[in-house]
Amino acid sequence: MNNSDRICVLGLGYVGLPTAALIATAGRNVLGIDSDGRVLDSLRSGNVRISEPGLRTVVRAAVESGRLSLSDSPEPSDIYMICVPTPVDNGKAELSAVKTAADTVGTLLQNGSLVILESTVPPGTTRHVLAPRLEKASGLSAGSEFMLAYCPERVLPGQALKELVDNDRLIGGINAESIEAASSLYSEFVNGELVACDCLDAEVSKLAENAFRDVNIAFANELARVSEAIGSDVWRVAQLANRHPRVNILRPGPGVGGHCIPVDPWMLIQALPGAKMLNAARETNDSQPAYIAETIKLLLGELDVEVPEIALFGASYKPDIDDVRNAPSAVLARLLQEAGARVRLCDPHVRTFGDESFFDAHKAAAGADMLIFVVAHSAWLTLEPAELAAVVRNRIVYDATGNLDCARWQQAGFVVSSLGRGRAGGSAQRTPSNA
Ligand code: SAJ
Repeated sequence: MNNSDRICVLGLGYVGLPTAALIATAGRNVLGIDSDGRVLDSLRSGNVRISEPGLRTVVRAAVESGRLSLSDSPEPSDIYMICVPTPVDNGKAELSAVKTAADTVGTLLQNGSLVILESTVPPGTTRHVLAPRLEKASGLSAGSEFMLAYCPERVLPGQALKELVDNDRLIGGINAESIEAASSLYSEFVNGELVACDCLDAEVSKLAENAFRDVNIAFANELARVSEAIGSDVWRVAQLANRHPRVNILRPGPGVGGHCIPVDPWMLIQALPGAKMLNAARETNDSQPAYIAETIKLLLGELDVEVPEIALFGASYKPDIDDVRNAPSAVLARLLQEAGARVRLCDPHVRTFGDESFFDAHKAAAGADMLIFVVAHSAWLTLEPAELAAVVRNRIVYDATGNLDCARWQQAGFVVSSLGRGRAGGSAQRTPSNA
């Protein structure tokens, strides 16, 4: 392979776009493909819709250098990277985008081409779905006439560019020649170790990584419920237990959002529907907004207001990003509305809702009976409790982030309750029977 080889990257989303831009910056000619004309138009005019530190700069540089061009359909290339979405619907992975990409790429394959799949897929997809479709469309044989590998993306939203370069990569080839060809490409822009493996093991590893996190967050959420039931403090308990050299308890919270952790475990459950732990983790994390809503209803029940006004702080799925996909705060907001409250959201990162009060904590808090902190945005740490105390109707705070300085809010006259902590001396503390 040399730098004149062209690479087609299919799918310019959260993974494909930074990958395409990085490879182009590393000196390759990249053709970025997306079926959504709006994505292409905005990229052509220099706008990057995905908010990711440094991404806009890298994409603009790649486009301006002429190394990254854009199109709605692939052209003959030496390498094809498939980074298309694989959503899960009703517990089943939807592979139509992978299949369409395979059918199109298959017609363009030539002797010696390399195809890499990066999308998250159910175990067996590379060998049993992708390979046969590519072979059928091309008339070539996978592993001998063209190379095929599964190399899952593993980047953390919010630090995608850094992790694309620094993380170790699994190079899951269908055979040794495919591993060699794919390793050669990734070695051009990855500093992390390239770990050769079989494509099935790479597929399962990708799912296992996210399922591992789901199970561990579920453990933290369950521990929060135990702590509330018995009156201990889950945040302190986790700190103390984590002093053990082999314990690392994650943070409880309002539930698990995003497009990966609440989704990917289903692709493992699909392989073994009776998998108890995976199913239990999904159930615990998915029920966390409802669990929190019950506590809030207890707190609201102590107020003498006909229609409680609630300000929810945090609309994204995790701290300091603008991504709202599967955000637990949306579920919590709906449950509280169904319980008769009026709910407004406030998030300084999320620009899609447009309403002014959405960005300004003081406007969101004006006249509120309860402030609920759902996402641990750093912006909340600079809020002045005394200023908010002056504009609310009732001084009640609920913290699901474990990140607020409760003493400061209490000094400003707020009654503060926290997930996994209960309210100090408060009557809305859960009892073991309703935990
Ligand atoms: N969360 C908690 N408690 C914690 C950590 C996270 O409740 O202690 C919640 C977050 O608030 C969020 C959700 O979990 O709602 C997921 O956030 P995350 O930061 O754990 O993960 P993602 O979805 O942003 O990215 C994950 C990463 N996977 C792992 O860390 C194993 C990332 O490396 C993957 O590349 C990405 O999924 C993906 O694309 O699969």
